[in-house]
Amino acid sequence: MKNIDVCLTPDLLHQYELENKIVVVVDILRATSCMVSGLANGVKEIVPVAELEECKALQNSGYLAAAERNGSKAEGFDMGNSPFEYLNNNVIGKKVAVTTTNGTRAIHKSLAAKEILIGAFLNLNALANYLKAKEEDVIVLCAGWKGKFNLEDTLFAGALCHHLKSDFEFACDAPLAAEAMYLTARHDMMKYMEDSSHAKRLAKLNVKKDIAYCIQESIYDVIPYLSGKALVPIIT
Ligand code: 3SL
Repeated sequence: MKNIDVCLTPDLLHQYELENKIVVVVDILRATSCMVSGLANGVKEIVPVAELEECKALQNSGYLAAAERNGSKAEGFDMGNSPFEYLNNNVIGKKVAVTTTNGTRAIHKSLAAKEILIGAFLNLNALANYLKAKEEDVIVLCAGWKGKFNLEDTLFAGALCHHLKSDFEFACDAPLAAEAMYLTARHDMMKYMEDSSHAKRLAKLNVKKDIAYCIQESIYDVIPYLSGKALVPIIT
């Protein structure tokens, strides 16, 4: 039987064997929710980069550039990291370069994987169905916050493990713990999330509506996957 594992922060990723595995990178608030939204809304491709300088260089070569640090838009870029910016008409058909505090770095740490997919509550069902049809083992990589555990990515990891339970064995206790958290939280996700450190951080920046948007389940069928340097959609 295939197995599924959960890596609770990128700082623990050295303990996981990525070769021949599918890695699902998740940063619910808000990087991977933005990526799913953008590709669902007709963005042509999204190039995730780790550093602001790389993002600037792509902006200078014609990309729309999105950059976030510590929750706020970085100066001199076209967009920050709100999913609503990715739902605007001006992004349709465009190539976007993006750098964020944790999400894009988690993608870069996963490059040894056979396949890198982007997960969010927004594409949960499509992603689960896609993974059920594949042969490979899966690792869910939670982007966390600066190397630390966070609630929202773990809740998503738990939701995905729960959806895949009949087809995958849990590889260790992290999937079990994440699933238990999700089952506790799922009936009032907003209430559960309100106590999380990043929700509080975002609330201080006045972006509470982004949280409500990012916890919606399965509103898109698009699964972003890394093809070369760019995320492009697998449409299920
Ligand atoms: O850290 C990240 O990658 C971001 O998603 C953080 S924020 O939600 O834009 O603050």
